[in-house]
Amino acid sequence: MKVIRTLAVLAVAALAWFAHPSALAQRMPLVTVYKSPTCGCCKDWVKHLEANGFRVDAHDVADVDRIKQNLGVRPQYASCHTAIAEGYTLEGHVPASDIKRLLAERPKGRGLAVPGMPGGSPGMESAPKQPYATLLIDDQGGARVFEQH
Ligand SMILES: [Cu+2]
Repeated sequence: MKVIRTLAVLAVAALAWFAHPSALAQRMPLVTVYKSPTCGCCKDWVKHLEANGFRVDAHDVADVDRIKQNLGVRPQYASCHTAIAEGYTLEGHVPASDIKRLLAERPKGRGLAVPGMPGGSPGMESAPKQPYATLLIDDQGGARVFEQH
């Protein structure tokens, strides 16, 4: 009986902890974003991440291309901003749902990229909608389709 009571107390304590807003915020992954200070769609992508519960640390930098090169993002996969989440590179307007799936599945590879700036992707809602794919960049710098949108 004592064991059951102890388990019940622990369960209630765990529920209280998980339901606590600051505890929830603590568990959301941090996304570090590098962008040009004049990039409007980059700011809109940051808002999209925050609206989906991510913590965002955004940095305005003069040379975003150098960061892309350092992270091994080939020019054909490049977009406006570049970000890092838990060791993965995120290039361009990657939807929050894809980032959540990436961090849950943790596939081998460098990270995700949405090349260019497809209309209708998160942060690019003002441009006409077009189909696009989120790519998974592999360790050799190549890529395959991770999700179709
Ligand atoms: Cu953009």
